[in-house]
Amino acid sequence: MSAWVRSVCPYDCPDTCGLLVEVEEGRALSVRGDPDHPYSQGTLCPKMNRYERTVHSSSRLTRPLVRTGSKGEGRFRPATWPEAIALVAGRWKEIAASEGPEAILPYSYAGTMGLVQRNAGHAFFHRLGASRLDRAICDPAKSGGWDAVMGNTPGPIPEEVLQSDLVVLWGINAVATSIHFAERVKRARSRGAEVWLIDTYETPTAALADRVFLVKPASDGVLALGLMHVLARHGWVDEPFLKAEATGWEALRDEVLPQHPPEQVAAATGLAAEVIVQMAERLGRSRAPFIRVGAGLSRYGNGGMNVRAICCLPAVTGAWARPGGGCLVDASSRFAFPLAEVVREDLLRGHPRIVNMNRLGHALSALRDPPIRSLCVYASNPAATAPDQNAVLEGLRREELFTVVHERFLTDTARFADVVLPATTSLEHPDLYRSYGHYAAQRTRPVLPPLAECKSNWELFQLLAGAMGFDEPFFQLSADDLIDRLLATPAAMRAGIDPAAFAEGRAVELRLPDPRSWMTPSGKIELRNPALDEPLPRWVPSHADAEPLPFRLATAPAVQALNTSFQEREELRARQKGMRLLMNPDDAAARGLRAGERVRAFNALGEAVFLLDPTPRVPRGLVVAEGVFWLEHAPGPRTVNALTSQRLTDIGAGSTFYDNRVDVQREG
Ligand SMILES: Nc1nc2c(c(=O)[nH]1)N[C@H]1C(S)=C(S)[C@@H](COP(=O)(O)OP(=O)(O)OC[C@H]3O[C@@H](n4cnc5c(=O)[nH]c(N)nc54)[C@H](O)[C@@H]3O)O[C@H]1N2
Ligand SMILES: Nc1nc2c(c(=O)[nH]1)N[C@H]1C(S)=C(S)[C@@H](COP(=O)(O)OP(=O)(O)OC[C@H]3O[C@@H](n4cnc5c(=O)[nH]c(N)nc54)[C@H](O)[C@@H]3O)O[C@H]1N2
Ligand SMILES: [Mo]
Repeated sequence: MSAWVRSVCPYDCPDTCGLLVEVEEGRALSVRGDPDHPYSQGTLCPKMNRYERTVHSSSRLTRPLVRTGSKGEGRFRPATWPEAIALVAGRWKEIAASEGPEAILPYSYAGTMGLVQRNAGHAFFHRLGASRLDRAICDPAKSGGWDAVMGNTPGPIPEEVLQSDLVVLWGINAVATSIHFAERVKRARSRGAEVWLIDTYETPTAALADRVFLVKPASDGVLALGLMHVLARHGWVDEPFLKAEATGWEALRDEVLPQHPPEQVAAATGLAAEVIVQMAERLGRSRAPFIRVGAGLSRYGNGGMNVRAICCLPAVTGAWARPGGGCLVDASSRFAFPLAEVVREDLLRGHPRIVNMNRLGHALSALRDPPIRSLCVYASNPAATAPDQNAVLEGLRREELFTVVHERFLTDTARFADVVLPATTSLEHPDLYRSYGHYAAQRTRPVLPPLAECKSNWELFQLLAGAMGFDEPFFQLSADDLIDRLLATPAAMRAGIDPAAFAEGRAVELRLPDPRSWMTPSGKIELRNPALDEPLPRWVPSHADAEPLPFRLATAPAVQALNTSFQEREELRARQKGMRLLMNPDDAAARGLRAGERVRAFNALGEAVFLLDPTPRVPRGLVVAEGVFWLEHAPGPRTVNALTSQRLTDIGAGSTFYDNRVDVQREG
């Protein structure tokens, strides 16, 4: 007899869906959406609909492995956990004694989003005194752009979009990356809202939109400033709202906006000047425009400013004053769970240096005093997902670098490990989840016993703490003890967390601070932020603007994968139809390139081979590579990040995955 048990999707996606898992004799038979989940309401994406295929994949790692081949070759011998832990702890003690603990670098990201498992290594590495990792690969420019204007104000609840009369999907491929938001947009449209998409190419999300505006990459900041220019010029500005709720409007209007008349914005964005005026008029006259901002436009050298300028718009139109109006960048429930209890910065030894994860290639090859001697990777696959793949692989290939990887699969990164440790999936360990796309939170218990010898992140770092002789009581806590603690904090109480519902594993909607009380130092929306080096949003060019190569390269997420997660699933890879490069048919014809043929895209950093996919959905001068593949599934020896750089964003030192130029030729 099977039973249905509640769980949560652990992946790095704003939807954080509720799951029901059908379990029998220690196996997950099937997975479906939990109809009681307030946000995902019973539906799942095609990846999670068959999550049991990931959990019971024949390629799961089942026991510790120790390298026998050369670096990256992927040849290992099996080992026991006690042997593997003794080996790792022994090497770390040696390194710490000879070169100092800063010679050890942890590298992790969001393979799992659960608050406890995701952050399980922080306290350990703080106590060790290891180099610290600035986990800036995803959203610091996006959240930094919001924070510059809105401070700690949580974003509006996503349901508000249902009350909007004009929905702007700005740099977000919602049907791929936030399907439940896309579903709400459809509902808003059927109630009469107009829907816009602003992107650089026609993504599948265009099917939701009444109007699609294709802009030049990284020009969104200029567009937002230009729209405000027109709003100001025509008096479509909500002066009473600005007076009561915002600071700095006069400075923005008088010092910045005059530089952005429609003609200038037309040249920068590629939109016609009349279109810009029409857009501004529609925004200015709508009752409650709702802007949903995605990450795409933040992944450029000027990405922080792009988001910051957009975040000013709903104050200028006064959209915030009306339900359904405003701007959703992230639903941040930082207020509910005090992560300090997990991360434990108070255990820090000394003042270790901070290494930006976007510069892993540089860190592995160029850091001195001390150089990185050991890398510990968990819940991440940087050999494929970090920018500047050639630099990363060169670092990982260093013979004297001692690399430890805790993983569910033998990923590109795990192949370079000296010690591979097998990890549980989310169905095999407990955790606590919140979301960055909605405001429900949920606790999970293990639904299955751990596969073979797999251990969770939390258990791994407990074992390592024991072997290193760390005797703080924190390292004795179980993951469940820690979750209990988090749920008993005053912050959690204020957020309305109901321990009984949590105990049953039900999703609970958090009580939000009033989203229209601005949590900034001035208590107002800060169109001018005096605390920043650049107090006003200003237009700056992106990194690749000045580069001579003919094509901009966009490296967008794939519908059938999540970064490199799900690459273990053959049926999903088959639907992705290989590692393709989308190009406008006229550009392809001009170069004599044909559909399906192998082409190399290249720039100063490297090259990668793709299968050419000519499509009119991509404008001329742009090429698009959707998805980050495992090297073993690539047509050539490298994947897309051989073409992306370690350059950082203007705000937050974030990643610039979209800020590239390449040339493209037939292979050979
Ligand atoms: N299926 C699937 N879902 C995912 C992921 C995945 O890989 N696959 N990844 C997850 C993760 S980690 C994240 S961070 C989120 C990201 O999800 P999103 O927030 O949607 O961000 P991106 O997909 O990076 O970019 C969104 C869109 O921005 C567009 N874009 C790029 N540059 C520009 C620009 O200059 N201007 C404008 N207007 N648009 C631009 C891209 O073409 C793309 O369509 O998705 C998560 N969900
Ligand atoms: N070209 C290009 N590159 C990109 C992006 C892009 O859009 N284009 N997107 C970027 C973004 S937004 C992000 S967030 C990063 C993400 O980059 P990564 O953090 O590297 O994400 P994934 O590739 O999903 O790798 C996560 C790994 O964690 C493992 N894992 C899952 N659960 C657990 C667990 O409980 N314990 C352990 N130890 N391991 C686990 C999975 O098996 C998987 O291999 O990629 C970035 N890279
Ligand atoms: Mo991300």
